[in-house]
Amino acid sequence: MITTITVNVSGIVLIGLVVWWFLIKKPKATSMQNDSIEIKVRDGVYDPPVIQATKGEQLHLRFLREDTSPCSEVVVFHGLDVSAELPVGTVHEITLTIDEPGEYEFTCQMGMYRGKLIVA
Ligand SMILES: [Cu+2]
Repeated sequence: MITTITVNVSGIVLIGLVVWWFLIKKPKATSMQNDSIEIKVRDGVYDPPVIQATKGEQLHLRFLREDTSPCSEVVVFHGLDVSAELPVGTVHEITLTIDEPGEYEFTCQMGMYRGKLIVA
């Protein structure tokens, strides 16, 4: 009886955690320092994945690709007509200015690596 309750309670807690993790929790946005930021490409993600940027400023996105998988080779900025090939182990800087506030996704070509610029 007690075991059943314990199992049920832990099941509910687990479900709650899963819901929170995938649906509620939003990754915190990282602010740029002097309109510049280093973004690591490693372990299948962009780090940091969500970046807060200022509109109308020249932004310096310094990509450092550590993953060697071909998947991580190209980064595409959606809605901005910007893309770049990233070398492994060397910083590749992308400079862009965004005048229109909004959220701009950047991904690898297949959309597995995902990042976002929040411009305000
Ligand atoms: Cu990919």
